[in-house]
Amino acid sequence: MRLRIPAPPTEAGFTSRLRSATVAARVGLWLGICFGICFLTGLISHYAQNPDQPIPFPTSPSWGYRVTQGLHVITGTASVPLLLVKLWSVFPRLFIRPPKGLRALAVEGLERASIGVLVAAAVFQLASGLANSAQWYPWSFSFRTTHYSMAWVAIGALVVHIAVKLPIIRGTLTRDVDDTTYDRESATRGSAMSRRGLLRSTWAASGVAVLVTAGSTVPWLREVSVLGVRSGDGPGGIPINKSARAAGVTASAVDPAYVLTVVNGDRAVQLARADLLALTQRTETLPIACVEGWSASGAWTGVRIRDLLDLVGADRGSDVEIGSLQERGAFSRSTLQGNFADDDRTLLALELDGETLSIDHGYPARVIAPNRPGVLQTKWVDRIEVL
Ligand SMILES: Nc1nc2c(c(=O)[nH]1)N[C@H]1C(S)=C(S)[C@@H](COP(=O)(O)O)O[C@H]1N2
Ligand SMILES: [Mo]
Repeated sequence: MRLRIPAPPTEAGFTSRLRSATVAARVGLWLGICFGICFLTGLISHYAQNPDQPIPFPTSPSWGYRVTQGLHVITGTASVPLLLVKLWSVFPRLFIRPPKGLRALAVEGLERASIGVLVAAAVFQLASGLANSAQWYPWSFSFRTTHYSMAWVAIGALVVHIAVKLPIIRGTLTRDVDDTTYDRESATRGSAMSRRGLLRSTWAASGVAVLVTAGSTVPWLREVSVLGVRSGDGPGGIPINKSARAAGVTASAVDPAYVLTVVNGDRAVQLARADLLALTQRTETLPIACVEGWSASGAWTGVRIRDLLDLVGADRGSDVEIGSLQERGAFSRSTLQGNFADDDRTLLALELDGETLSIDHGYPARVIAPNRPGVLQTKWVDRIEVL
């Protein structure tokens, strides 16, 4: 038996008029806008999660992180159909014969390498981001560091790509989408779908991708967001991220011997939940905005963190370490920067919407601060230590 290896496709074999530079540039324009917003909002989110902040991350507006991180996940989601159509429209170019002559070959090689990097980085960012927002971690690397480093690779390669393609981008965007100036020679076959039709379907696909997921953060979209990962209700209308069972705190959280320890150097106070309830209670309406894109607002009641810090004579502006009953896991502790610790709205919450905090929302006590990534709103708090 003879094995026949099929010949690789040739550029001339792709004849559809739809695979054109005019389509690629229009889809690319929106992809560039989405990637740009995604990059900037990603930088904000990364910075907000830094324990050390040379310039303090602001505590106002309290809904700021909710908006930037919502935008981050929405633009990332919208990019998925855009990237697929973009790659499809330029796919034949992969099979263009290499040019003759060493110089031309080198230039072509460099361009292809840069596009290779761009495509790989873009696919990686969208795939890892999407998996993360679906709370699926099929990898062993640290998501935040890797997603952050690759963001720079992607944005760098994107800037190079735009610079190299600028003449074609200008030429195609200033012409009608059906203009043939920039078409490949073999792209002559018409089809049932027009270029305009293809673009309309692409925008629609992006729109649908956003609609079915954005309800996790945009309340009035909740009903249509069938794929929204955390649009379901938890106690108090706020979803639950990690449950008490998953965190291994089901016993310790309801232990009558629970005390909160507040430490400043060699000064320390211990407060049972009843002691906390006996202190001045404040109520603040603040959102939990998860890095994964979902967010929800609640009315939290509890003790001001600043009031607790005053009990041990902590200086204003001190950074504070928050510890929890959870023994393992990166989210079991967090740093509360000085400006967050001093903000009057930052609470050690004991209640949500007038009811005792449920164990999954962090009973006996949790941090809730304005404009703070959800991952730092530590639950099951048992220790507050001035750094
Ligand atoms: N101790 C502890 N606190 C935690 C977490 C955790 O895993 N452990 N998850 C954080 C994350 S990622 C989010 S988004 C919020 C969600 O709070 P909720 O489950 O009450 O909605 O809690 C945060 N607090
Ligand atoms: Mo989160």
